[in-house]
Amino acid sequence: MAVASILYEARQGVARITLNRPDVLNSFDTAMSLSLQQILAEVARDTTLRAVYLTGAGRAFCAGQDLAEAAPSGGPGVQDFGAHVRKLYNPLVLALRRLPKPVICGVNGVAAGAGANLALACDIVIAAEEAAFLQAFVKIGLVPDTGGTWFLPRLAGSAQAAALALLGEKLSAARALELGLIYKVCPAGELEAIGYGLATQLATQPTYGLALIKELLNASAHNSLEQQLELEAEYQALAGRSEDYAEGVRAFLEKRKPSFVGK
Ligand code: T3D
Repeated sequence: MAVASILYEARQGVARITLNRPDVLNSFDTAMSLSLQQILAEVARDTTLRAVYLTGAGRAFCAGQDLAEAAPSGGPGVQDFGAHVRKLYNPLVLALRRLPKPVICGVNGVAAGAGANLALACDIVIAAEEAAFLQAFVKIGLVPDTGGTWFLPRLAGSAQAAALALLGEKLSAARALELGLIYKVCPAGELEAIGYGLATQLATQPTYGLALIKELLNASAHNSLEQQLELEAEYQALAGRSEDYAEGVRAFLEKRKPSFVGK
């Protein structure tokens, strides 16, 4: 019987997604990418799901493109990786960035190539101490994709981004934290409790407001200060009309914990 390349479970408002090709360090073949795209579309539609936890099975998070599937056939110049990237990777990055709910990534081991950049596309990245990040593309004559050339300079600054992309060196989780690529590092044994725990906690928060925050942060990458201030005003108007705002203020005044419904 074929084993699913993605494991998926929905519980307590959290969509738990596990990349599951451990024998090849959860590298992406076509089926795994299409399956992840389908799951993310379902999660976006399902209003009972209010946060996502993304991780990998076995000792790695994801080693990027499955190089056996992408091995050159018919000599140089024959394959169209442009079409491949547009079909398999770009939709994943956009789905994660546009998902109207927070995505926590638990990087349990090595994250290489498209796998590293998939992690960086998530909202909050927590890595096990043993995890590592590498822009492996250059080692095989390719360029960073899956948003790497967009995320790296924004997260780590242009000097670090250039070195990471051009050298393709393995970055420890601790160094990734120092550079501002990720949010937190923890012992491997605590990753599940911290990462999944955060997703569970976020699933009880004002989901509509969280979605607006995501959109604002996405927009800030290309907006002027004036544009961003205006967008904040517009989105504050939207947030201020939400059920969760009314509940949040009521709970504050009544000195009790708010019970957010996500709307
Ligand atoms: O197709 C397109 O559209 C182009 C787009 C490309 C996007 C990309 O992601 S390009 C970058 C692709 N990824 C890589 O170049 C990384 C290749 N892997 C590695 O460099 C190393 O495996 C790691 C540094 C990630 C981990 O090293 P290590 O020593 O911990 O593990 P290992 O022994 O190298 O790998 C363990 C097994 O996984 C091994 O198989 P085996 O010998 O046990 O049967 C290895 O072949 C397999 N594996 C690891 N990465 C991949 C892979 N198999 C297929 N594709 C992989 N990417």
